[in-house]
Amino acid sequence: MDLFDNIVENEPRNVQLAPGAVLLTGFARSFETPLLAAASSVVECAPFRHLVTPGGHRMSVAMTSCGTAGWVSDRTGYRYTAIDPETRQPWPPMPDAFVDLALRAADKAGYANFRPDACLINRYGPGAKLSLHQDKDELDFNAPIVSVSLGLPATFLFGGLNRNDKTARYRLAHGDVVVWGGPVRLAYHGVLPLADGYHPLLGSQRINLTFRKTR
Ligand code: MD6
Ligand code: FE
Repeated sequence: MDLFDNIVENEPRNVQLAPGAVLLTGFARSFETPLLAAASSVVECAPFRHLVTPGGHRMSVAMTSCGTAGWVSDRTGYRYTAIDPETRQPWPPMPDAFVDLALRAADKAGYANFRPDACLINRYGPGAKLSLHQDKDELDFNAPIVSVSLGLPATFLFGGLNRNDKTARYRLAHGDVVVWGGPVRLAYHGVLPLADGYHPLLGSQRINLTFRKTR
Protein backbone atom coordinates (compact mmCIF):
# COMPACT_ATOMS: atom_id res chain seq x y z
CA MET A 1 0.00 0.00 0.00
CA ASP A 2 1.27 3.40 -0.93
CA LEU A 3 2.00 5.71 1.98
CA PHE A 4 -0.44 8.30 0.63
CA ASP A 5 -3.36 6.01 -0.16
CA ASN A 6 -5.16 7.21 2.95
CA ILE A 7 -5.05 10.85 1.85
CA VAL A 8 -8.04 11.16 -0.45
CA GLU A 9 -7.60 14.03 -2.84
CA ASN A 10 -9.88 17.00 -2.11
CA GLU A 11 -11.20 15.47 1.07
CA PRO A 12 -11.78 18.30 3.57
CA ARG A 13 -8.97 18.56 6.10
CA ASN A 14 -8.43 20.70 9.18
CA VAL A 15 -4.86 21.94 9.21
CA GLN A 16 -3.57 23.70 12.30
CA LEU A 17 -1.37 26.65 11.26
CA ALA A 18 -0.61 27.52 14.89
CA PRO A 19 -2.46 27.17 18.19
CA GLY A 20 -5.59 29.27 17.54
CA ALA A 21 -5.33 29.22 13.73
CA VAL A 22 -6.85 26.57 11.50
CA LEU A 23 -7.26 26.02 7.77
CA LEU A 24 -10.53 24.27 6.91
CA THR A 25 -9.93 23.06 3.38
CA GLY A 26 -12.96 23.08 1.11
CA PHE A 27 -15.25 24.25 3.91
CA ALA A 28 -17.02 26.88 1.77
CA ARG A 29 -17.22 24.82 -1.42
CA SER A 30 -20.82 23.74 -0.94
CA PHE A 31 -21.77 27.40 -0.32
CA GLU A 32 -20.07 28.79 -3.42
CA THR A 33 -23.26 29.67 -5.32
CA PRO A 34 -25.00 31.70 -2.59
CA LEU A 35 -21.68 33.28 -1.51
CA LEU A 36 -20.83 34.47 -5.02
CA ALA A 37 -24.37 35.73 -5.64
CA ALA A 38 -24.26 37.63 -2.35
CA ALA A 39 -20.82 39.07 -3.15
CA SER A 40 -22.10 40.30 -6.53
CA SER A 41 -25.02 42.07 -4.90
CA VAL A 42 -22.68 43.82 -2.45
CA VAL A 43 -20.38 44.92 -5.26
CA GLU A 44 -23.32 46.37 -7.20
CA CYS A 45 -23.99 48.78 -4.31
CA ALA A 46 -20.40 49.30 -3.12
CA PRO A 47 -18.06 48.83 -6.10
CA PHE A 48 -14.51 47.50 -5.80
CA ARG A 49 -11.91 50.23 -5.49
CA HIS A 50 -8.13 50.42 -5.15
CA LEU A 51 -7.46 52.15 -1.84
CA VAL A 52 -4.41 54.31 -1.18
CA THR A 53 -2.21 53.50 1.81
CA PRO A 54 -1.14 56.19 4.30
CA GLY A 55 2.24 56.02 2.56
CA GLY A 56 0.62 56.99 -0.76
CA HIS A 57 0.71 53.61 -2.52
CA ARG A 58 -2.28 52.42 -4.54
CA MET A 59 -3.10 48.90 -3.35
CA SER A 60 -2.96 46.21 -6.05
CA VAL A 61 -5.87 44.41 -4.37
CA ALA A 62 -9.29 45.98 -5.04
CA MET A 63 -11.55 46.14 -1.99
CA THR A 64 -15.04 46.77 -0.77
CA SER A 65 -17.00 45.96 2.39
CA CYS A 66 -20.39 45.08 3.77
CA GLY A 67 -21.85 45.07 7.25
CA THR A 68 -22.28 47.91 9.73
CA ALA A 69 -18.59 48.77 9.38
CA GLY A 70 -16.31 48.87 6.35
CA TRP A 71 -12.53 49.05 6.20
CA VAL A 72 -10.99 52.05 4.47
CA SER A 73 -7.53 53.44 3.91
CA ASP A 74 -6.38 56.82 2.68
CA ARG A 75 -3.51 59.27 3.24
CA THR A 76 -4.74 59.86 6.80
CA GLY A 77 -4.65 56.20 7.89
CA TYR A 78 -6.61 52.95 8.19
CA ARG A 79 -9.99 52.76 9.93
CA TYR A 80 -13.48 51.35 9.95
CA THR A 81 -16.35 53.63 8.87
CA ALA A 82 -20.14 53.29 8.90
CA ILE A 83 -20.39 55.17 5.58
CA ASP A 84 -18.70 54.19 2.32
CA PRO A 85 -16.67 57.27 1.39
CA GLU A 86 -17.12 56.48 -2.34
CA THR A 87 -20.91 56.17 -2.43
CA ARG A 88 -21.54 58.28 0.70
CA GLN A 89 -24.09 55.64 1.70
CA PRO A 90 -23.96 53.11 4.51
CA TRP A 91 -22.10 49.94 3.50
CA PRO A 92 -24.48 47.28 2.14
CA PRO A 93 -25.85 45.01 4.88
CA MET A 94 -24.02 41.74 5.40
CA PRO A 95 -25.85 39.04 3.40
CA ASP A 96 -27.34 36.18 5.42
CA ALA A 97 -25.25 33.67 3.45
CA PHE A 98 -22.11 35.47 4.68
CA VAL A 99 -23.15 35.58 8.34
CA ASP A 100 -24.16 31.93 8.25
CA LEU A 101 -20.90 30.71 6.74
CA ALA A 102 -18.73 32.81 9.07
CA LEU A 103 -20.58 31.52 12.14
CA ARG A 104 -20.28 27.89 11.04
CA ALA A 105 -16.59 28.11 10.15
CA ALA A 106 -15.69 29.85 13.42
CA ASP A 107 -17.64 27.25 15.35
CA LYS A 108 -15.84 24.42 13.56
CA ALA A 109 -12.53 26.04 14.53
CA GLY A 110 -13.53 26.25 18.18
CA TYR A 111 -14.79 29.85 18.32
CA ALA A 112 -18.48 29.63 19.25
CA ASN A 113 -21.04 32.38 18.62
CA PHE A 114 -18.94 34.47 16.21
CA ARG A 115 -21.00 37.52 15.18
CA PRO A 116 -19.06 39.55 12.59
CA ASP A 117 -20.12 43.15 11.98
CA ALA A 118 -17.82 43.70 8.99
CA CYS A 119 -16.83 41.73 5.93
CA LEU A 120 -13.98 43.01 3.80
CA ILE A 121 -14.10 41.71 0.22
CA ASN A 122 -10.74 41.59 -1.56
CA ARG A 123 -10.34 41.05 -5.30
CA TYR A 124 -6.98 39.88 -6.65
CA GLY A 125 -6.10 39.91 -10.33
CA PRO A 126 -2.87 38.36 -11.63
CA GLY A 127 0.09 39.96 -9.85
CA ALA A 128 -1.98 41.47 -7.02
CA LYS A 129 -0.54 40.91 -3.56
CA LEU A 130 -0.99 41.88 0.06
CA SER A 131 2.15 42.75 1.97
CA LEU A 132 2.81 41.32 5.42
CA HIS A 133 0.45 43.00 7.91
CA GLN A 134 -1.47 42.57 11.15
CA ASP A 135 -5.24 42.97 11.37
CA LYS A 136 -5.28 45.41 14.27
CA ASP A 137 -7.82 48.11 13.43
CA GLU A 138 -10.58 46.23 15.25
CA LEU A 139 -11.47 47.10 18.85
CA ASP A 140 -12.23 43.52 19.89
CA PHE A 141 -9.29 41.12 19.63
CA ASN A 142 -11.21 38.40 21.48
CA ALA A 143 -13.20 37.56 18.37
CA PRO A 144 -11.43 35.55 15.66
CA ILE A 145 -11.15 36.42 11.98
CA VAL A 146 -12.71 34.17 9.36
CA SER A 147 -11.21 34.31 5.88
CA VAL A 148 -12.78 32.63 2.83
CA SER A 149 -10.90 32.04 -0.44
CA LEU A 150 -12.77 31.80 -3.75
CA GLY A 151 -11.48 31.50 -7.32
CA LEU A 152 -7.80 31.20 -8.21
CA PRO A 153 -5.46 29.73 -5.59
CA ALA A 154 -3.04 31.97 -3.72
CA THR A 155 0.02 31.52 -1.54
CA PHE A 156 -0.69 32.72 1.97
CA LEU A 157 2.13 33.76 4.30
CA PHE A 158 1.60 33.19 7.99
CA GLY A 159 4.16 34.49 10.44
CA GLY A 160 4.33 35.34 14.12
CA LEU A 161 3.61 38.29 16.36
CA ASN A 162 6.74 40.15 15.22
CA ARG A 163 7.22 41.35 11.67
CA ASN A 164 10.59 39.62 11.43
CA ASP A 165 9.34 36.21 12.58
CA LYS A 166 9.77 33.42 10.06
CA THR A 167 6.73 32.89 7.83
CA ALA A 168 5.21 29.62 6.65
CA ARG A 169 3.49 29.30 3.27
CA TYR A 170 0.11 27.73 2.62
CA ARG A 171 -1.80 27.30 -0.60
CA LEU A 172 -5.34 28.63 -0.30
CA ALA A 173 -7.69 27.22 -2.94
CA HIS A 174 -11.31 27.80 -3.87
CA GLY A 175 -13.53 27.09 -0.88
CA ASP A 176 -10.76 27.07 1.72
CA VAL A 177 -11.45 28.91 4.98
CA VAL A 178 -8.87 30.11 7.49
CA VAL A 179 -9.98 30.95 11.03
CA TRP A 180 -7.65 32.53 13.52
CA GLY A 181 -7.82 34.18 16.86
CA GLY A 182 -6.75 33.76 20.45
CA PRO A 183 -2.96 33.70 20.83
CA VAL A 184 -2.32 34.40 17.12
CA ARG A 185 -5.04 37.00 16.54
CA LEU A 186 -2.33 39.59 15.82
CA ALA A 187 -0.03 37.37 13.75
CA TYR A 188 1.60 38.91 10.69
CA HIS A 189 0.30 37.52 7.39
CA GLY A 190 0.18 38.34 3.69
CA VAL A 191 -0.50 37.04 0.20
CA LEU A 192 2.15 36.54 -2.52
CA PRO A 193 1.53 37.98 -6.01
CA LEU A 194 -1.32 36.02 -7.58
CA ALA A 195 -0.26 33.68 -10.37
CA ASP A 196 -2.29 33.99 -13.56
CA GLY A 197 -4.73 31.19 -14.29
CA TYR A 198 -8.34 30.46 -15.00
CA HIS A 199 -11.00 29.43 -12.53
CA PRO A 200 -14.26 28.02 -13.96
CA LEU A 201 -16.47 30.26 -11.78
CA LEU A 202 -14.35 33.38 -11.39
CA GLY A 203 -12.02 33.49 -14.38
CA SER A 204 -8.63 35.04 -13.73
CA GLN A 205 -9.28 36.35 -10.24
CA ARG A 206 -9.30 35.43 -6.59
CA ILE A 207 -11.93 36.76 -4.18
CA ASN A 208 -11.27 36.75 -0.45
CA LEU A 209 -13.89 37.47 2.20
CA THR A 210 -12.59 38.36 5.67
CA PHE A 211 -15.07 38.58 8.48
CA ARG A 212 -14.28 40.59 11.58
CA LYS A 213 -15.89 41.85 14.73
CA THR A 214 -14.72 45.43 14.81
CA ARG A 215 -16.26 46.56 18.11
C1 MD6 B 1 -6.37 37.23 1.76
N1 MD6 B 1 -6.33 37.83 4.03
O1 MD6 B 1 -6.38 36.06 2.07
C2 MD6 B 1 -6.04 38.28 2.77
N2 MD6 B 1 -6.38 38.65 7.46
O2 MD6 B 1 -6.61 37.64 0.63
C3 MD6 B 1 -6.03 38.48 5.14
O3 MD6 B 1 -5.44 39.53 5.16
C4 MD6 B 1 -6.41 37.88 6.40
O4 MD6 B 1 -6.83 35.75 5.43
C5 MD6 B 1 -6.69 38.15 8.65
C6 MD6 B 1 -7.07 36.85 8.81
C7 MD6 B 1 -7.13 36.03 7.73
C8 MD6 B 1 -6.79 36.53 6.49
FE1 FE C 1 -5.30 40.46 7.05
